[in-house]
Amino acid sequence: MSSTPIDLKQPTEVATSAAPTRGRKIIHIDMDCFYAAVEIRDNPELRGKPVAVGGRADQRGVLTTASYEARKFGLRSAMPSARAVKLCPSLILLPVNFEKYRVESRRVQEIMRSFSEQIEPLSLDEAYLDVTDSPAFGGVATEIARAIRQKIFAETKLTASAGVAPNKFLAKVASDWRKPNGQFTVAPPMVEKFVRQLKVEKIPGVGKVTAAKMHDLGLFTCADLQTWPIEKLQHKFGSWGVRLYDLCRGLDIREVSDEGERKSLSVETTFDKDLETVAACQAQLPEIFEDFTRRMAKAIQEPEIIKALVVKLKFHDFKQTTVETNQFKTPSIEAFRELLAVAFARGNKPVRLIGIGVRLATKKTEPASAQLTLDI
Ligand code: DCP
Ligand code: MG
Repeated sequence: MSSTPIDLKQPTEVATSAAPTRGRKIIHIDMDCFYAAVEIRDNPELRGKPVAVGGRADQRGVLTTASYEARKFGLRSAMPSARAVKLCPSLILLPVNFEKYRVESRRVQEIMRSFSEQIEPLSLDEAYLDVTDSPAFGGVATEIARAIRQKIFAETKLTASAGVAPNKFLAKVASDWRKPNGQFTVAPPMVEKFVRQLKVEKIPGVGKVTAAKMHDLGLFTCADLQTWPIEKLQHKFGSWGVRLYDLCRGLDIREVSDEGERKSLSVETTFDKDLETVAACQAQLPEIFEDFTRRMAKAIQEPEIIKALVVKLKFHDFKQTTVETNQFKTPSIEAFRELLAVAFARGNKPVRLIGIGVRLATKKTEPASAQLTLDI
């Protein structure tokens, strides 16, 4: 099965080889171990030590992030804190201080904005900038990225990494290449070679589940994906296959834009074999929920903006139905399980796709859609 993130802010678009990706200069900035870095800056005694930020081990908490020293022990975001403490007994585990990170995030975004008005923040610690028309540093995007990182450090004492490339996809991959406190440029002539060796796991939206499915199909790198015709990708990965076709070729025509406010966030999974019963559908929830929480933690900046939980089912005959709560509810497997039962009962036939997600309040909050709303 494949897990496909659906994000209204990032519509699936098909690039053609004539797409205007070559002439653009996109920078992706990503702060290094952001929450932990803020804590370490404010308490220098922590420097050089394994530090993580997250919930308590005795309360089933998870890590939001870990310092690079802690990562040497295998610690990662979303790992249960209890497991983290076992792997790294000397770990200094700090509680999450969300307001503090929000303040730093605003400062960093302001600095980035002083380099380009065309900026798209993705989360508290990440943003894209389009510097195609920037005259700074003779228009050399690599130098602009370096200057942004230097200014961030000068003003906040926090380090950032940067990726520079002709489009958003490659810039984001590149910012991870020289982490921490580094940067990497994928210049247009390098794109073809760079993308061919890229592991499928590096493609945004390829989580653990999808990566395993791809490996089963013999797909390990973008070069492998390039050998598949678009129809085959669509067949195996649904409508997302079209986007995969572009990404594995290093094509991405999405604009850097802060205008399209995110209205929902969800992941969906298409199954190789239809699920016959509601129990069979519910049995898939833990895995889908795991992908969903990973994506949520990264993308959503303020938990209180969740308006409703949503479950979508597509039946074997491609008819689909959506059920949502009519009020805020904390996302949990149990809550999605209930919604799923309601959605299944509407069709009572085999299911080919399950989607779970949240609807978000936009700044101009619109009324909840009455006809799909269910009070549970
Ligand atoms: N975060 C979270 N839960 C997750 C992932 C991230 O709460 N599952 C929070 C904590 C991170 C911040 O978002 O500090 C930024 O996420 P990143 O994925 O960019 O991770 P870091 O900045 O911590 O590390 P890196 O240096 O790899 O960017
Ligand atoms: Mg980061």
